[in-house]
Amino acid sequence: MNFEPRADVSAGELHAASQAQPNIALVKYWGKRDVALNLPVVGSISITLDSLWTRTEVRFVPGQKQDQVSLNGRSDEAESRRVTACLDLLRQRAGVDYGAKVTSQNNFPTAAGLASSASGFAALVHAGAHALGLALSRVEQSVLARRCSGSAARSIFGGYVEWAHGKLADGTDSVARPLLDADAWPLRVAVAITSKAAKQVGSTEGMRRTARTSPYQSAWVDTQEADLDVARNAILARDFDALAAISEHSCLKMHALAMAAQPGLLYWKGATVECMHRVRVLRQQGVPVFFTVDAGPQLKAVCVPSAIEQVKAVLCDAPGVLDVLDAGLGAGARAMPVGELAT
Ligand code: 2P0
Repeated sequence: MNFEPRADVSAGELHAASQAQPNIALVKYWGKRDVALNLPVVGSISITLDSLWTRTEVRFVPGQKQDQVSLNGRSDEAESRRVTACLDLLRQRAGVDYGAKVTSQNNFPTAAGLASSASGFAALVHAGAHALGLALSRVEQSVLARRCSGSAARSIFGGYVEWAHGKLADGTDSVARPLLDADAWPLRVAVAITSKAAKQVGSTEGMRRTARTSPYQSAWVDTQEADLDVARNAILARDFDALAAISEHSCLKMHALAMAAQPGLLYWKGATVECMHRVRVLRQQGVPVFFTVDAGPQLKAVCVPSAIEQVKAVLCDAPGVLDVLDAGLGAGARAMPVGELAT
């Protein structure tokens, strides 16, 4: 087993810091087969980004009863409850009941369809496990991260990652695994920010509503394995056109599924749609680029490295686009020096 080093744990202190990056699904996760264990109804394939990050420090304090949680300098009750539930999984494994001080920062908008829960819970599990001295393999970290937020299972790993839906009731076969390193096919991603507001319907509620009311739910589940096969083969063959076609298909299919829920889920802004058209025009002109959109209004344009400046310029120019971020593909969750985050 490939265990993580524990060198970042300060001597004698239950203290560690980690960084993880968001991932973007190319074949989407939407729907849960077990809500309590957070098991997905379908598998998914993603890419982990490099320059957007969550950095998190965790310090367990013997004798402290409650967790103290600061996210981007603020405390939020609902988020703190999710952090405590995640730390409880680690405390159970370590056999301790200490409260923790958690400080976390993102360098990108939170809860707006940029996968902040993926990077957030991947960084939290990584730092929390290290702080407690738990020698967990990456797969074990990924399983724990999945319990906290499904997509976080994928951000434990870098590059191209597949998360299996699994069949077992206890979820031990619903694990994420790397498909291909970032360096092996270093695509770039332009992220068009069309709103910085937190989304109105979170993913967990959106998935629940979709499963209960969308008439397309069974078609979604029945067609996913074939999409995963196509995307996996495209990635392993570095076949950009094939990956572009299956990624846009999965994105539009997930949104059609969610739009058909009652009440319908509409995550896009006008600028999101304008950016989709612009990406397709670029592709018709021969530029290797495709779009994907998660449960929020931001559009992610994935392209070959030589096209990134042209793609950014075209998206920047679209009415309603507030900003365009630029990322490459990056590594999985990893240790950071402790004591560097502002509280
Ligand atoms: C994905 N999304 O595959 C899909 C596509 C959004 C659209 O995973 O309830 O925050 O915490 O497991 O992981 C966002 O959902 O949901 C998501 P929970 P999560 O990236």
